[in-house]
Amino acid sequence: MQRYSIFSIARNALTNHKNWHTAWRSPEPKPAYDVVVVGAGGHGLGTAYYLAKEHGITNVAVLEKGWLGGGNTGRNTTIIRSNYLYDESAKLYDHSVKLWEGLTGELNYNVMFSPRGVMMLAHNVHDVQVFKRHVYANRLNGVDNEWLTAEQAKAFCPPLSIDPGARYPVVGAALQRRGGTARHDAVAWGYARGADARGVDVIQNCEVTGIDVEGGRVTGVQTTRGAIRAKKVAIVAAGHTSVLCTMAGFRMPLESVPLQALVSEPMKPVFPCVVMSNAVHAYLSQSDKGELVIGAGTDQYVSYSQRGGVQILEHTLEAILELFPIFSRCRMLRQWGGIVDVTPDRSPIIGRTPVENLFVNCGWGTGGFKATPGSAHVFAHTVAKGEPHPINAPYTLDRFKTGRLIDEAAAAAVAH
Ligand code: FAD
Ligand code: PYC
Repeated sequence: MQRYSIFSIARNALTNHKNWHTAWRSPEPKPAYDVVVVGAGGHGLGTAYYLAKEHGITNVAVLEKGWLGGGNTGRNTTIIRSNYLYDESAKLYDHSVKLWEGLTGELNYNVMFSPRGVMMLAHNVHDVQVFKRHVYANRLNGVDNEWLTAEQAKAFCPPLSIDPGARYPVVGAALQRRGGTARHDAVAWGYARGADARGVDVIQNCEVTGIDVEGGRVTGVQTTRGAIRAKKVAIVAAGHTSVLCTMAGFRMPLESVPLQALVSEPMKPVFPCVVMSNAVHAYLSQSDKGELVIGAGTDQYVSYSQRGGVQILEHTLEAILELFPIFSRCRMLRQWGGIVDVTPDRSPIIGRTPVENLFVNCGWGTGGFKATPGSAHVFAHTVAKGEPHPINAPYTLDRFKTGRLIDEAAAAAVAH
């Protein structure tokens, strides 16, 4: 891995930035690999990184149809938390938060993890009951979460209005102090650089157009840059997972829908934490550039258009202004969308498929950024060993046949 001294940084700056080394290579695809990972988002790149680092499997290609990090990894609002309800989720998401806590050091790349606290607002008796249940369940699992009164919530986040006359008055909040945000594209770049340094080929502009299966076993992929043989294939393609699995001959229990977000003009630091409100359907934080980062709900129909409906946007801004009337004069700068893959129980699928040596990591829906390191870590184990890591063992595809669901609809509810 290239390291720069203070002198080489000064030299490169003085030579008009012409001599920087690229952070990863742009290799031509080889005819065959031990593992082909489809999708260079954070989860796919992280999987390749841990395959190389922890399992010594370096003959790996990550194939990306666009540019790395250009999918949901580069489009999300970067909220990180592990305050889900069930024991299985506590293990998975808290594994991830623990990895986030050391990720900058692990990758020697600043992913700007900022545990500034994630506060989920309660507006009615139902919210109070649901969030208190989460607080108690989390604590039993060793995951931090605490209950705040409305006044304590206001003290934690001064711009919040707790006016009792509001249409949706704030009556309390659940706070996870270890939750927060990170820099989304830095995560993709850090994993890409770390994987590349260990010999992984990260190949952009290489769309997978077919999956080769012989005798029930995967043998390779067809791509826009030719056929590539592979002993194992790992699909990590978020909103396009169903398309890829159809190529391999089976259907997935997924719906792909647009989810959108927007940012305001930049302003001085005014917003110290992350606030989410399921009831009014909006969430807010402030980026390091000073923009208010605002998230909306999903569109109500299945689509592959990376935009999101205008009426959803309008509803979100109304909701934000109910909670934070102080921002009523603030102008919005830009808006975008991503395609998220939603499972019936709002939990991911991480494991084997009906095709031998073909693995899938998907179904993160509106909430997979927080899981990036944990998901990649356990998925690499699954691909390397052909068996799940104990943490992802419950997240099988066939739970939708057996009925052993992990229903996290309440934990994921802001965006859904
Ligand atoms: P992606 O980053 O989407 O990577 C998949 C890659 O596969 C893409 O780059 C795509 O181009 C590639 N691909 C697809 N098909 C092919 C093919 N045929 N051949 C080759 N490559 C292919 N989660 C949170 O935890 N917190 C949040 O605050 C949050 N906010 C969100 C806000 C928005 C607006 C959106 C859209 C999502 C949000 N999410 C959030 C969800 C989160 O972004 C995703 O769950 C997560 O980033 C998924 O990562 P990934 O690596 O699996 O997918
Ligand atoms: O999962 O915390 C989350 C989230 C917030 C916004 C979108 N997803």
